Amino acid sequence: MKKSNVDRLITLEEFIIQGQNEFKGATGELSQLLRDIGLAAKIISREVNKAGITNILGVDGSRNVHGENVKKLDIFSNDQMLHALSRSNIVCMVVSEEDDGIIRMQSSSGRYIVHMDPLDGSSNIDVNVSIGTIFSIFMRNSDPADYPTDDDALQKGTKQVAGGYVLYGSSTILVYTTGVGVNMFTLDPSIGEFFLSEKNIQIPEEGTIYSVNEGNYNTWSPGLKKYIAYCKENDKKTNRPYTSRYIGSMVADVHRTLLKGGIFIYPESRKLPNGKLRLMYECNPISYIIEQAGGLSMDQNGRRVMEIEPTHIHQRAPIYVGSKKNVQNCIEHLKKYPKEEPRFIEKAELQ
Ligand code: AHM
Ligand code: MG
Repeated sequence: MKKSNVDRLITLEEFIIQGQNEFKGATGELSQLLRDIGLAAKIISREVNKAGITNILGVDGSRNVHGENVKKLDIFSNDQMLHALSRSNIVCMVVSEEDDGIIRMQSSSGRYIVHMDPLDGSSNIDVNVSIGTIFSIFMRNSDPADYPTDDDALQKGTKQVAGGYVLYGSSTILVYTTGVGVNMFTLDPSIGEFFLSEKNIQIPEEGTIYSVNEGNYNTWSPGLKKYIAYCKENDKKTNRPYTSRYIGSMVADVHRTLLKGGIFIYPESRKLPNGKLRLMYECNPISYIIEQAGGLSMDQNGRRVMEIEPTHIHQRAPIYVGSKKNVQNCIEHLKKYPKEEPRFIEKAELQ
């Protein structure tokens, strides 16, 4: 296992406060918000870990072995996050994968807006595979004396003030950025505390792992087919063939990509012309982290994902994210082979 670059024990709380002290003019609100999310993460982590024993996996509304009503984990996580975000009265609006509309919080004068996927990769819950929570934080543009507007919730990823994820894996890990590097915290469940485990994480400039759902191969663009063929070719000089890894949980696949390098792709396809992943609470925060770690996150046209102007809170976006050289190379392939066959069939399923 790679040695940590942290030389003393420092808790998430301490780290957040240190960061706040270094930032002139900080009000402490963002720090409080991050601490609130940290608390929700601990509660979700506890529940994820005991999911098997308490029967929480049951259909929403079913009863567990204790005769108590149980909620599905994704609904439980949504409730926990919403509760955490309402604690300090600093969040005026929340957008969640679990809710169709914008959730207006009681504190309409709060300065922050949070977009979240409370439990990403939920199809993996039943098979004990890693899942995660993803969050993206913005400041509102409208005057806090007024009610927040829908436009406050539709800002480009470049406007994020913080973004992060929690990975419930062999251990629970919280990774976030506020625009000054990426830091990772590991939960010690015995004392319920997150400790800094890696600071200022840098993604390798180039990696040898590609991560994409290859079952969709026939629906891909010619450029992507060519790029994946390139990944599989033999070439000792460039360490090819690359290794293929796909968990099907974005947080887990991206976390591996962040630490080991390579590329994670959820592309546009004939079936899903805008890809599958959601711009506001999946693609944007992940892009922020990877860019802060020195990597790239692009759409199929080589545009930064964080530059996409959002038009809908639940809109989707294709994403090509990871080590700088891998993403550049992939985008070059997409540009080189754009029109060999129609990119999308006529009956494209617009979502
Ligand atoms: P979800 O938000 O419904 O859980 O879906 C998102 C997940 C991502 O975590 C993952 O990268 C992707 O769906 C996997 O999709 P697929 O099964 O099409 O490969
Ligand atoms: Mg999701």
